[in-house]
Amino acid sequence: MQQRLRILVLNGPNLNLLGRRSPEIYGSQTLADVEALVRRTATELDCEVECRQSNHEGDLVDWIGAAMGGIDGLVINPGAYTHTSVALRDAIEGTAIPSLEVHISNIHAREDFRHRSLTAAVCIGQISGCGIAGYGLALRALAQWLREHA
Ligand code: CA2
Repeated sequence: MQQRLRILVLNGPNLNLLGRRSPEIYGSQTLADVEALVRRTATELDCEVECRQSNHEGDLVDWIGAAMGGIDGLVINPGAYTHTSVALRDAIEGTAIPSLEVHISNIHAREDFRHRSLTAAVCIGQISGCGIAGYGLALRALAQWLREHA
């Protein structure tokens, strides 16, 4: 029998502010709504999920490092660290945890500095611009990828 997949869902800086400002970019739902969507999707997919958010790069790097061996996959919205963090990229690459990158907004349709992701190249793929539904899509795609690569 297949073991239940264990997936870590990480949100980076300022995603705790979702629903409070900039609804034209990020919609009106909150981080709690995102996490509820993730849990509902995980139940449907028969996965275990843990959701965490931090505004601190080192927390995200530490959590990815500590998860090595204990999780099967990672869904990550690195927030602004997407565009700046070699440390996060190295953590994803170094742990070799199969990862999917999510962005609520379409980063490719925004300012030039958001077009580049340092992390996407070490992920299976990137979902960008689908709103918070992107987290559910990412979980589905990652679960399918993990089951196909088991
Ligand atoms: O579209 C995304 O999910 C982003 O990762 C969100 C980041 C941004 O820096 C990335 O370029 C794209 C920003 C998250 C901050 O979210 C806020 C939400 C409401 C009010 C203020 C910030």
